[in-house]
Amino acid sequence: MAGILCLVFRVERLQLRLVRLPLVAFFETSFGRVYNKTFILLSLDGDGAEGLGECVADVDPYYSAETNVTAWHVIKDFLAPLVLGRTFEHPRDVFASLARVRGHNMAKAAIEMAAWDLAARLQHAPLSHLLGGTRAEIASGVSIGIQDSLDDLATKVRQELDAGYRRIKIKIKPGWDVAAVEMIRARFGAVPLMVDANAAYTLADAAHLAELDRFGLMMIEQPLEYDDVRDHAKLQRRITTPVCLDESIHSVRAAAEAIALDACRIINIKPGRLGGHAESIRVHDFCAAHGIPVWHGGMLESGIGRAHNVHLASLPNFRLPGDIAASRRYFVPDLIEPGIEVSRDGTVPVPTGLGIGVTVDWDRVRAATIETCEEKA
Ligand code: SMG
Ligand code: MG
Repeated sequence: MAGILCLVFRVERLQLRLVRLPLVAFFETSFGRVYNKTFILLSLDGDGAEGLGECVADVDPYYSAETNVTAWHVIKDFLAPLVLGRTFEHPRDVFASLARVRGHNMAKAAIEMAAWDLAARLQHAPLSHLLGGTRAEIASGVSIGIQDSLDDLATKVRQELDAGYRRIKIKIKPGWDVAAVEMIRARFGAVPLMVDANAAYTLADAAHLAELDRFGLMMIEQPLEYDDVRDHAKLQRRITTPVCLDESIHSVRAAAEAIALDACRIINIKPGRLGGHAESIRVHDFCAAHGIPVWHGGMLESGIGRAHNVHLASLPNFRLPGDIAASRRYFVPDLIEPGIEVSRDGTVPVPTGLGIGVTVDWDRVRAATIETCEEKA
C-alpha cells in the first residue's frame, strides 16, 4: 500500500483534559443510574499534527477497575514517559511500548488511539484506511437502559425503532429481565433484540436465564462475572441464546481462551477495554479466523471517542449492529460539530476526512473542561 513507510511519527507533547458533560437522559445499568459523563480527553502532538483520544474510564470502578482518577495518574506518571520523545514506526507499536505497565487498558487506549489519529493525519488519510476498514457505513443499534416502568421502556423502544436503529439492546438485572423481554416481543414482534446484564447473575440463575431462550434473542451479553470465563462456558451449555462476552475480553488471549472453552459465540469489541485499536484488530482477526462474529460496543462516548469507534467498526468482521448511535442520544451539544448522525435506515457513514474526520468545537471543550495537564518531551 502506498505511503506505508510514512507512518513514522515522534510524540512531542501529551495533554490531558478532564471533561464533564450532562447526558440528555439518564442511563441505568445493573451498576446504577448515571446522569453525567466525566472523562479524559487526550491530545498527542507530533510532527506538526495533533491526534485525539478519549478515555472510556468513568468516575466509578463499576464497569471496570479503572476510573478517571486512576487513568489520569497512570497516564501522567507512567505511560506518558514511555511515549514522549519517542519515535514510532507505526501506531500499532504504541500498545507494546506500554507493556511494562500491567492492565490499565483504558488509560493505554486513550494514548494509543490518539496516536492512530495523529498518524492518519500525518498520512493525510482517514483513520479507517490505516485500520483496514472495508465499509463506507456501519450498522447502528441502541442500548436502552433500565427504565422506571415497562411502559417507559416501550416508549423508548418505539422511539428508537422509529429513528431507524437496526437492533435494540436492553439492559437487564434480576427483577428486570424476562418480563421486559416478553413485553417487547408482545408489542414489537420479531425486532432484532438482545440483552446485556453487565455481570448481574451467577451460574445459580441458569434456569432463570434459560427462560429467555423462547424469545429468539440475538444474544445475552456478559450475564456472569467479569473474570469468570469458565462459568460462562457452563452457562452456554445450559441455554440456547448465544452468549456474548464484553467485560471478560480484555485481550486477544482472553478471547482465545473464551472461544476455546465455548464460553461465548459472539464478542463485543471496545477499544478502550482492549488497550486500543491494535489489540481490537487482533481480536477482530482472531474471531474472524474462528467464525465468531464481533460487534462494536459503546461507553457513552462523546463525538470524539464515537468517531474512533465508527472507523474501527468499518472492519469486515463487525457483522452485527454496534452500540454506536447518534450524538443526540447522549449530548446536546456534543463536542463535535456536526455530531454523529444516523440515517433513516440505521447506518452511520464512516468519516472521510483526515484522521477521525470530525470537527471538534474547542470552545465547547473548554467550557466543559474541569482540569488540564500537559507533559512535554
Ligand atoms: O454507548 O450507548 C452506549 C452505551 C452502550 O450499553 C452500553 N454500554 O456494558 O455494553 C455495556 C455498556 C457499558 C456502559 S456502562 C458504563
Ligand atoms: Mg456490555
